[in-house]
Amino acid sequence: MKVYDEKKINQCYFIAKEVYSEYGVDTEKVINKMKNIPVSIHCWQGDDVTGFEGHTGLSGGGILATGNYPGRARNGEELRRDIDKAMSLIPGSHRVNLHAIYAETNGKKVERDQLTAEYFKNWIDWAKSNGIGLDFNPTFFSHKMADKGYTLSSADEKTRNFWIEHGKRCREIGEEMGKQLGSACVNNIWIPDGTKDIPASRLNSRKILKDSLDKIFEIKHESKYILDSIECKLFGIGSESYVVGSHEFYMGYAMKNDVMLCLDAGHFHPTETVSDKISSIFTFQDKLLLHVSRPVRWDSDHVVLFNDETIAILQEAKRCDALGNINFALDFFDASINRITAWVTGTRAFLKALMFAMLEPTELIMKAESEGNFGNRLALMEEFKTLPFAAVWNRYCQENSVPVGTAWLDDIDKYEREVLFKRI
Ligand code: RNT
Ligand code: ZN
Repeated sequence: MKVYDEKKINQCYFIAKEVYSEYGVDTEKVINKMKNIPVSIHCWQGDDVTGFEGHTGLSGGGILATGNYPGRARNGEELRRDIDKAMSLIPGSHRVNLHAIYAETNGKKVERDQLTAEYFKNWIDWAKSNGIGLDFNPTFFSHKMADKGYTLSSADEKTRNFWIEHGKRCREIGEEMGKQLGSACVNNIWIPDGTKDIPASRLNSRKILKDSLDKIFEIKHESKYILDSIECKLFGIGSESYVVGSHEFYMGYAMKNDVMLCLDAGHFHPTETVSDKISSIFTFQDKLLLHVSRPVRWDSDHVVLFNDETIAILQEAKRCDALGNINFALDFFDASINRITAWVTGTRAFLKALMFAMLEPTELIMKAESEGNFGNRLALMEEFKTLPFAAVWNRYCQENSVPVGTAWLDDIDKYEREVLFKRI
């Protein structure tokens, strides 16, 4: 399905360029700036958050990939090959986000409190040869020591210490990744801790969690190699009544200890939006990690789309002049469709929203607002939705030598037949 040829793409682009320039927007500049804003592509879309430890069943903590589409990656080699394929269809150069469960131990059983960077050598070498950075996450779920619902906030010392050690080791691994790749690794902590039903004491486990985090962050690593972050959540399946690491909890912790916050688009009340929170964070801090996701009625981690909230998040990032201070990461997993289609659709949708926001004639709406003309502000925002954005996006894809429009679906089709369906 190749609808566009080079000539058409360029013709459309030159018209679009003129239209944008009439509103004071330089499309060339936007295209160039896009090249410097990476998004961290999550490896876990490729294998339904399974990892390589041989764990079966639910991931725990409410992380639930639904569907059974054939072709799931079963080891590092397959997963890297699939990510390579996805990245070949995504414009720009991006990062890859790993979890501790993606350690490659050569068949040896290595407990999570024993992990070191050597088990990520294949990933690091692969990232080096692709010229990309890696991000990292300790895995506090899919493990027998997490089955009781508490990890870092557990009252049981043995359980708690196991997870504290895991957290510390993951920071060391992240630091090593950052060093070897010459680009700071974002190391994000999310824990599933919470209860299905009403807890008697909320305070106890929150105090324990604070103490455990203090221990994990005790050692100061260099921020040029590793950036620590903590991710809050409202509820999960199995932790409906109480989540220890709530928004208020981590907000307090982050502000007091100068740790970066991670806001996941699916981790709030359904009518609450992450886009509205960005400016509050930047009033008090100068960094933020975003997990761009698409919740459908709950934290369902649907494939990200070019929809109102994704656009609003990027518009806020731009309007707060924070595009350079936000670490963008994707967090979705759909096992019911071709997993590479999911990656490419979600990542391209994110990048579209980024470009759409960057092309916004922000100064004009800001001016209308500062003049108190809210009618014009509204009208301009509405008109700007239909500027010829797609023409600039297509040109960007073409410049980056990735398929324009729907043409990439043919690539997926071929890969599915030749690689994915042979995995059964
Ligand atoms: C879970 C969090 C967390 C995970 C990943 C796999 O609700 O969003 O970020 O999705 O770490
Ligand atoms: Zn997340």
